[in-house]
Amino acid sequence: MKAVLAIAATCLSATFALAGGETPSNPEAQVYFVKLSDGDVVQSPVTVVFGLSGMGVAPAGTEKENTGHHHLLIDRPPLGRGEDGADELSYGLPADDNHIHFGGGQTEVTLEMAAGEHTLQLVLGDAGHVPHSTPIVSEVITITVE
Ligand SMILES: [Cu+2]
Repeated sequence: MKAVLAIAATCLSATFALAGGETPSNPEAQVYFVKLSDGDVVQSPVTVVFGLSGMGVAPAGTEKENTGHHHLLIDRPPLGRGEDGADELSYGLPADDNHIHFGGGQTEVTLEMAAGEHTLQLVLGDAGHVPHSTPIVSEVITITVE
């Protein structure tokens, strides 16, 4: 029984890893927070710097191989684990208070944030704001704003 469960778990994670939109990524690419780490205690306004290796930044609408633009997900479940599950990995990211687009090709932002705990995640999106296949997403970090 344990073996069966292990195989099922392996299949699930493989499916998750392959999900995404139609634009191929460099699967080795990484998006990450440059100055912030999980558990940091900070003061508002908070400057968030977006790191990207293995691919390049291009403004939204730019159809160029191995490029994308940054999205900052705030106070929501990890991408692929929200209400719509893995489906959200294959369609355009919403634009609202929890999903901020940097379609101009920006690589940092300074945010006014309310005191308390907040989660942050970076997601690279293609010309049409859809995660790549393989999706390029950062770890989710939790910061506390004093
Ligand atoms: Cu976008």
